[in-house]
Amino acid sequence: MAAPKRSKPLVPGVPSSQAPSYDEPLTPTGPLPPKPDQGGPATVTPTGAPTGQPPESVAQQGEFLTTAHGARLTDSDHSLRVGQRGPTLLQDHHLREKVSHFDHERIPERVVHARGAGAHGVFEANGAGEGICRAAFLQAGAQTPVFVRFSTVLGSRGSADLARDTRGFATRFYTSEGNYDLVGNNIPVFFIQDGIKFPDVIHAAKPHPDREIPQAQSAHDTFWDFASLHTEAQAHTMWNMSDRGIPRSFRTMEGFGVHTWRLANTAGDTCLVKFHWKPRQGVHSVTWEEAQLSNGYDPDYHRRDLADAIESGAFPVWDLGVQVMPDSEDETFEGIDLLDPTKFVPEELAPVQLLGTMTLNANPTNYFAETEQVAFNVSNLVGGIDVTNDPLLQARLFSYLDTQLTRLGGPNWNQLPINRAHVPVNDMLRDGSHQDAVHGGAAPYRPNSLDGGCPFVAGHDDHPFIDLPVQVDEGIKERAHPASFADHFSQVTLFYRSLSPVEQDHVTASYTFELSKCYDQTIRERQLQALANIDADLCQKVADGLGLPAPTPTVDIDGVRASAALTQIGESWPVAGRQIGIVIGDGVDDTAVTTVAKAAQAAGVVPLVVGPHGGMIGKLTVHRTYANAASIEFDALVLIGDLPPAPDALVSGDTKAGAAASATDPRIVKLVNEAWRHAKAIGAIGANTALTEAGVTPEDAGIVVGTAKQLAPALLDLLAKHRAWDRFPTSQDL
Ligand code: HDE
Repeated sequence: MAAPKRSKPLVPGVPSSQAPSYDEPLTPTGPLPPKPDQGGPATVTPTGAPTGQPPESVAQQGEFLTTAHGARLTDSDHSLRVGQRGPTLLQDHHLREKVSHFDHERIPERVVHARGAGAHGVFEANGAGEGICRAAFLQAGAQTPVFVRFSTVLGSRGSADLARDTRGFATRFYTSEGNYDLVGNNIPVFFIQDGIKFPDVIHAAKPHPDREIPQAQSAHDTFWDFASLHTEAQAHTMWNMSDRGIPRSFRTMEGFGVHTWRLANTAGDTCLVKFHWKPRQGVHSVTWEEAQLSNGYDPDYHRRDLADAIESGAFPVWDLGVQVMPDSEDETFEGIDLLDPTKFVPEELAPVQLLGTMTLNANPTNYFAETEQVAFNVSNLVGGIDVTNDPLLQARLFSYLDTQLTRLGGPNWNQLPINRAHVPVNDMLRDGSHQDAVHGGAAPYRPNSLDGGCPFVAGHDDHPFIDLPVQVDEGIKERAHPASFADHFSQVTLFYRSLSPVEQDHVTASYTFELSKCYDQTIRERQLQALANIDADLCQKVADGLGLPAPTPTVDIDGVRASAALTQIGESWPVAGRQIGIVIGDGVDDTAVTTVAKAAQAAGVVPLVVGPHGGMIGKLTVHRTYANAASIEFDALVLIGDLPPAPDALVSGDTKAGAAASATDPRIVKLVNEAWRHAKAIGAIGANTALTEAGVTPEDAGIVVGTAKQLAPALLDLLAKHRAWDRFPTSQDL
């Protein structure tokens, strides 16, 4: 049977560019092309020359199965044996090649940020950076290909996406002056002030060394032992305990360069900057219960969301911005030491100036070749951007290059397709494992006359990278930090007090949860002392939850201001790329479903039909069943008509089922109840019974009842606000 052609699917995520046929195909054909949403590394040589070949040329070729050296094979299912019941021969080169290569398919996972997802895109500069930075990719209209990798920090490569954790936000710009890597996080402050403490904080946060638990989380004794002893970690920890630690999507995260960088323009004038990525999608999070549910129902929640959004054309967009501060002698701005990476600069003091826009528009074609092998390097700098003496940044300049030697098996990792520069590479680095370039010439040294003196060093006008001359005061060689690094609390208080009441309640709940998971009382008490130094009310609430007394502060926390830019709540944002669940029963009114689905699609929202069984209901395709739908998949729900228990609503088959006397399928009651608890918008068209059975009253905030036509626009408005937090009182209302 001929393979049916794929039509553009309503629901993103189909596995290949052609639907499989029921039978095995009989006629050999070449490999299938990539799916339309997929892109790959640019086709350039290991030394940066464009090959002019289409991206598919780097995929496997030909119609027949071959060995790695290209010989065609007649059998790959049986090993070569002495008779049908005899031993296998060492001579079987195909068996040895196949199994041996398989044995070595894995490379060491990243020691941190092991779990991640990547995407290709383009950055377009608006020209606003020209005055402060001479880098070519910031000049007006310049379009630069990018590859971005988002990640969690703590979990291993197979861990779940929705761990409470910091997210990595690493961007490679393949600029016309060489690769520039901005390797940042979704949180603007860091755990530690000095790179020498990185192994300490990571050892504390990773699973305990004896049992290797818990995986991908900070809710354990060693983490809180470290954080409460090394109080400079309190700033970052507070951001982690807030909603920022559990983002709704990679698409709804801000990004930060964290350190302060020094920029220079063509005239050589310098300034100090902090980099920001501002998502056009808004900054949103999930609730802690959703995070926990998602880690079971769909541990790939974030990577699926990113890939699906790109596939369905809802390309995520960020603006790149900088906060610009004078390059003053003391490298301090408004009392904030710019070399201390546990401090941020509130936007009210230095507004973010936008330099350009990044759009992610293609998924990788091959996870390993691209997302796993991409090797970001903080030292990948281009002219006009230089580092500062932040002691955390200084250590990173060593670490990234060093780590790739082990991870990617040798010194030539820059030649892997995803790591290649898109400009001529003319270094004097030679040989080494996995050398892909065929270097010519006789004299890879300088000075030489045998190769005509080539290559030459660039002059100032040839777009070189220049180490910016910076005055370094003569000093004493010592292991010490400036006094300004000693304030570990004032900005933590600032962050907490800038949050809305509902966000503050989430912070209270996460500290209480995490500390309650520690076995040692001393650690809880020590962390409560740190909280006392941050905010007395927060400390009291956490102490109440733990059943412990709240200590009195040991530092003065009065007079701290708030920054309105830090709350995530209160605005409306584009909804493209979100998903709504349309829950129906057999015999539903098609028109109501189609009206809601069309309105959703027009706004770029993916409508997923949830039915009592798979297949079709009338003319409608069912995407999820009552049995497999999970509330975390849907940003909003629409219930249409009666939703009586399906025949498989049996406790014997599904513990969350159980067709009691209720008029609504118990799995739908659970679905609606969760959506309600998670402050999601819910619409009901003739389905008030289902609402009532789930404990929802139509008058609740964020609930819309009516006809399909009335309901759709109201629901999309609610979706744009992300959550209906006004549904519930906060601790401040009580
Ligand atoms: Fe990293 N970090 N880091 N880090 N980091 C790595 O490099 C390290 C730090 C960040 O998607 C590793 O290639 C040290 C700050 C991201 O591939 C490693 C120190 C920030 C990623 C490493 C820091 C980051 C990494 C592991 C203290 C935010 C993932 C694999 C001096 C500004 C990049 C690798 C990707 C990855 C070391 C501190 C962000 C071991 C020693 C601060 C987003 O080299």
